[in-house]
Amino acid sequence: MSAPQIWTTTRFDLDLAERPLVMGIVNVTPDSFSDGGQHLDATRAINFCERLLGEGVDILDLGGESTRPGAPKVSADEEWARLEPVVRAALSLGVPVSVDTCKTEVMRRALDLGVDIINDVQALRDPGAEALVAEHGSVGVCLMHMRGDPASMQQQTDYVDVVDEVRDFLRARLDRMRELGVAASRITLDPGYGFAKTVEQNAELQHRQHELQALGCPLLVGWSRKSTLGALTGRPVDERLPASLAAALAAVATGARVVRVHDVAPTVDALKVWQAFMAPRKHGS
Ligand code: HH2
Repeated sequence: MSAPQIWTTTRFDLDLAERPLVMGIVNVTPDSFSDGGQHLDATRAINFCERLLGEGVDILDLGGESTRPGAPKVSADEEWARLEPVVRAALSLGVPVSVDTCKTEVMRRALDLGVDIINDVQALRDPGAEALVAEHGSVGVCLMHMRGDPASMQQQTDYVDVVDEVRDFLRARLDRMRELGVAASRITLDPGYGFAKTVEQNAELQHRQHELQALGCPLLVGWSRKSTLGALTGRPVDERLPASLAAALAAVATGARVVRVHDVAPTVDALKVWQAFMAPRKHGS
C-alpha cells in the first residue's frame, strides 16, 4: 500500500512527495534530555522558533513536558502554562505548528487555538484524546509506538520481534482511527526510537524500518541526539550532531518523510544533498 503524499493538517496540506520535511523541536521545559532549560522562558522559546524559521524548518514541534526515561510528570495546567504563549506566537509565523503532548486537556486547549498537528508519544491511547482528535475535522496527528510511560518504559523491552510488535501496534492504532472516522491523510506514524527499546532493538528497527511502509501511512521519525546514538559513538548528548545527521539520512533512506530534529540548519543541508544524490527520481528525469 503506498502512503498518501499529502499530510492534511489544520491550516496546511503538507507535500511529502517532493522532499522529506524537517520538524524542529522546541522544548519549553526545564528538564528535556538535551535542551532542557534552554527555552523554558517564553521569549527565548519564541526567539528560537523564529531562528528555526530562518534555518528552513518545515514544522515547529512545541513540547511542555519531557518524555525522557524517568522524567517527572507535570500537571496539564503547568504544561499548558509553559506552552500557551509560545503556541500563540508560533501560530502567527506562517509555518505548521505541532504540539507534542499526551494529555487530552492540553490537546483541547491547543486545538482551541488552532494548532495544526497533535504529536502524541502515546498514540492517542487515552480515549478522550482519540475522540477529541476525531472531532477536530482536519488536525494532523502523529501516532508513535511506545510501551508504558516514560517512568517505566525502559523496563519494558522484552519483545519477541520488535519490528513485528511496533508494526502490529501501529496497525491497531490506525484501525482505531479509521473506526473513529479520522482520514488516513491526517496521520503519520512513528516507530518511537528510544521509547521502551534497547540500543540493539532501536538499531534492528531502523534496519527494517522499510517494513513499516506496509502500513500505508507516511513515517515521521525522531533520532536526534538520542542515547542510542551516544551508545554507538561514545559521545555525550551535546556532541551527537554528526550521529544525528547520519541517523536522519538512514531514516529517510528507509522511508521516513518527516524527521524530528533539534539541529535544523545542518539537517536541512544534509537532506538537500541526500535529495540531490539519493532521492528516487521521478519517471523520465
Ligand atoms: N521523541 C521525543 C519527544 N517526542 N515525538 C515523536 N513523534 N517522536 C519522537 O521520537 C519523540 C517525540 C524525545 O525527544 P525530546 O523532545 O528532545 O526530549 P524530551 O522528551 O526529554 O523533551
